[in-house]
Amino acid sequence: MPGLFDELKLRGLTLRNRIAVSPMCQYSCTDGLANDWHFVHLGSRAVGGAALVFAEATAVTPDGRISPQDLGIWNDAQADALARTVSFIDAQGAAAGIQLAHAGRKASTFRPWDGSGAVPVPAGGWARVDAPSAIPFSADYLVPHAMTEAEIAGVVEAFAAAARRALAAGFRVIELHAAHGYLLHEFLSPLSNTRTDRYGGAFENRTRFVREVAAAVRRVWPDSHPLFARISATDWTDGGWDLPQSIELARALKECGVDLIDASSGGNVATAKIPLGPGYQTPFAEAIRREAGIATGAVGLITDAVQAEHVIRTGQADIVLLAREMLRDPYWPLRAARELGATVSWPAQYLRAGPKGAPQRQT
Ligand code: 531
Repeated sequence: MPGLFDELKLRGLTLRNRIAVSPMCQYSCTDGLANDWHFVHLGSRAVGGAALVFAEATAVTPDGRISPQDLGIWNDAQADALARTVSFIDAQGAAAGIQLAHAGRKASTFRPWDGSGAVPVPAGGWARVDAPSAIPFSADYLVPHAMTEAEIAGVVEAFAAAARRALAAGFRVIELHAAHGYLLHEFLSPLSNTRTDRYGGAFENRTRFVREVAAAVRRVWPDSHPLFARISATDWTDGGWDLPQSIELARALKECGVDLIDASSGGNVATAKIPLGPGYQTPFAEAIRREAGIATGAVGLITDAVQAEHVIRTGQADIVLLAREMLRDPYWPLRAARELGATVSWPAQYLRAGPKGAPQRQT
């Protein structure tokens, strides 16, 4: 079994190790445009040795933003603004990824340090948020508009158009955000989707939208480029989305051209009790990897080098995605290599700080 610092080949892309920077919202844009914050925030984590650096959940339409300050890729100017960061990540030997997202009924909300719940229109929020059914996430969120089939088709097209822009910006990996109670997840779960048309009710109906999005993105995303999907493996709630359905969905998404399932959980039920703990979601990645025969990513409270090595070495997942730990330490991969005695190439400018006798940088 490979270890944390073994390469991973996914289609035409070879990742230099098994460590990814998880998509993490920065809530730092005006009109969805990337700026110096994103360049430094993401660029430094490529310098720090991660193999794959994901840009945050990036909205495919303006009303699909979680907050007014979210990153977007619904227009070409936004793609152009990201290109500089992508080429820097690439120059560091890492791959740039982007998580394409639509927040659904959880859209138009305050960024965490400004408040919680829906942003009033005068404060920059928007009047209508879209979802499968007119069921709000919680009391301080808007009651969403139940989308028509034409509106659903419009969002499928918006994901495909966003994928074309991501390709133009130079990204090598797209991750579809189908987790955390956002639009695609809302269609999957019977707790948020009570439709009676072909997008609601039976499993194949509730999974139709995400399968249509995956197929539409795969049609524009080159065969050489991997496509990921982040799912919430369970709603942690009786009668909700659960692991058996996630395994079935993983099989279906593999047929649609998805290469890796990034296994998170929760986000669709405000009152769900989630048993947090080190690597608490890793069993989902393991079960999906084994039962659906697809590569998986483990995410969720992975902070320690030996912990991460164990996840890969025991075949629970093919990559680990680190989130908050990467905010605490952008150079976590370089430190983990030292702890595990692995050989990694340090940036030439930093070699003097590396382990004594660190191998000279491959030219
Ligand atoms: C935290 C979160 C994790 C798991 C379930 C629900 C929420 N994050 C999720 C982020 C936004 C900020 C909160 C995204 O997935 C975009």
